[in-house]
Amino acid sequence: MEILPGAVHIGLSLALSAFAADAAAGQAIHFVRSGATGAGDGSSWADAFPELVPALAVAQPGDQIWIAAGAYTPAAGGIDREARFLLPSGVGLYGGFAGGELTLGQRDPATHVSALSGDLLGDDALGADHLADNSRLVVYAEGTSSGTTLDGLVVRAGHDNDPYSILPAGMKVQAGSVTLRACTFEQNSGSVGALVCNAEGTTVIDACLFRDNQGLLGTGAIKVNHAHVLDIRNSSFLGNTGAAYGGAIRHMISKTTIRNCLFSGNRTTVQSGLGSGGAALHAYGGNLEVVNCTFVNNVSAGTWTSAGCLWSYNSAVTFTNCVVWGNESGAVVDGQDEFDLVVGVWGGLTVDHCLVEGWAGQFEGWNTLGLDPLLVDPLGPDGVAGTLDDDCRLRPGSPAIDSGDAAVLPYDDYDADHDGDTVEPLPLDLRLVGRLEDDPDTADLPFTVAPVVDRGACEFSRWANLGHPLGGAKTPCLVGFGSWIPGETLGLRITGTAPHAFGFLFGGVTLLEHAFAGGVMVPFPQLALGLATDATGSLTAEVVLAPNAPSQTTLYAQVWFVDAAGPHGFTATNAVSGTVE
Ligand SMILES: [Ca+2]
Ligand SMILES: [Ca+2]
Ligand SMILES: [Ca+2]
Ligand SMILES: [Ca+2]
Repeated sequence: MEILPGAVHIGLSLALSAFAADAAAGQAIHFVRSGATGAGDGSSWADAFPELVPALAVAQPGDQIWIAAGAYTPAAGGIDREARFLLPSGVGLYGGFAGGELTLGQRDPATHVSALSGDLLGDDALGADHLADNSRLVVYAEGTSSGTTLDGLVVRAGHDNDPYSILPAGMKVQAGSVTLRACTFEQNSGSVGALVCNAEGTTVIDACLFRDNQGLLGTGAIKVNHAHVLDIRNSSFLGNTGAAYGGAIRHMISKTTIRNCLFSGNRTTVQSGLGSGGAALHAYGGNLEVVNCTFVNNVSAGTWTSAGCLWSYNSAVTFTNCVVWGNESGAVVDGQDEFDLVVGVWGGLTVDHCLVEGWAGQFEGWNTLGLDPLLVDPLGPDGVAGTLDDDCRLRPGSPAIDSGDAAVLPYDDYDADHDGDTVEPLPLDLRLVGRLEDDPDTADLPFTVAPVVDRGACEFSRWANLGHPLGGAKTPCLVGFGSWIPGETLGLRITGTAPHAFGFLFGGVTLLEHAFAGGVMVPFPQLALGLATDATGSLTAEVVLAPNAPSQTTLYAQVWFVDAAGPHGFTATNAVSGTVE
């Protein structure tokens, strides 16, 4: 580690430096800001379109649309229930702006919510009887190219109560490709709740949240069918309800991969017939690959043929490194609730390196065990499955720790750690803590080499990711690794800065929680160490924790970098914390 001389106590003074960011040279950016009163031509934040619809009409392939916080409807202020946002091919839509930002990295979608909403009258809060006037379908993409992107947006409140409809209420991708990144689909209710992907094309879903969507006739969140390729990773499916087929996802004659995802509190409600399906997943034909996912507290009401996790027919399904625990079905098959494999002409189910409740080798598989994964608190403080407080991390001593198969981890295709390396094994878990971490308290299995990946969506770590990075030209990423046991090694890994970036590591035992331009300075800066990253914008530093470190002391860390494109000339990593054992 390059540590510049002297650990110094400093207060944080941020120089207010004027800067001009070159945001997306060569592309047109169209600005959208609810309430904008300028020229309304979308040429700047001041002259932004006050609605999204006119920006979609003028955007050309390669353009970007930047959308400030607010709720935008496809009827552009009108009441046409049939109106939809039509996605232009090759255009990226980005949300999470306050309005005034100069780079994408300065956005903060958690604070500045940019919603594509079907609540045309803005009255949904008054109760369920105010849904009948909502958009039937909020977003529609047909024949779009793979550069078509929704990033940092919320899609909500589509509602289609037509009993003959086959539409989803949130979004439909028809014979096209779309990337959905850091988006939330919530409170959509239609034949299918959130999203349908149909016919040729590829849909990528990265770091998204699907919650409280309702399939009035079919699946709660996503239906994919007819040769579409669906790639889902680092996403959560919480509290979605399907009348039939799947509480979260229905996969039909497609190629679907689901990795690093959490399914909690999803359900199906139909009691009888083949349609009652799987409380989380329903598979029919095609190939379904599920890696490092956690399924917990999903419930199927089906009493004839159904399952708490997966119902499958004629589909080639593999589950690897998964935790499948505490799901319920009204129909218990082979002494377990989790899987119902209806044997067809071809396909099957292979379950490797998983923890499955009621497992006694009922299905094909290797190294799958029926041991309790010892999840921290899967219902969370509210006592309800499928809400944001569900804590599905592993407790110390969990049999899921260091017992997975690292060979099935996918490449880091979407560069979760921002280091430019997309052919490394996926480096982060669902909560963006290190994915390949060794637990020194867990003896590794024979013939494995540490670090060994865990089972489930959450890697056991003695570090927590507190989030809130502050982006500029790039958004740096901070991962803590190792043990908090006095006398053992622990360390920090920084990725995703500019080459040879100069910064300060701030550490402290107190939270500051000072909101600043989309980020939060978490540790009260009692300690600051100067440092510099290498030519790849990375730095790994290890120390041995002092043998006399006081037990139960929590330390917080965050690293700030000089970056001309950041707010006031700075960017920051997410903050991390750890507690001395
Ligand atoms: Ca309404
Ligand atoms: Ca909960
Ligand atoms: Ca591990
Ligand atoms: Ca990477």
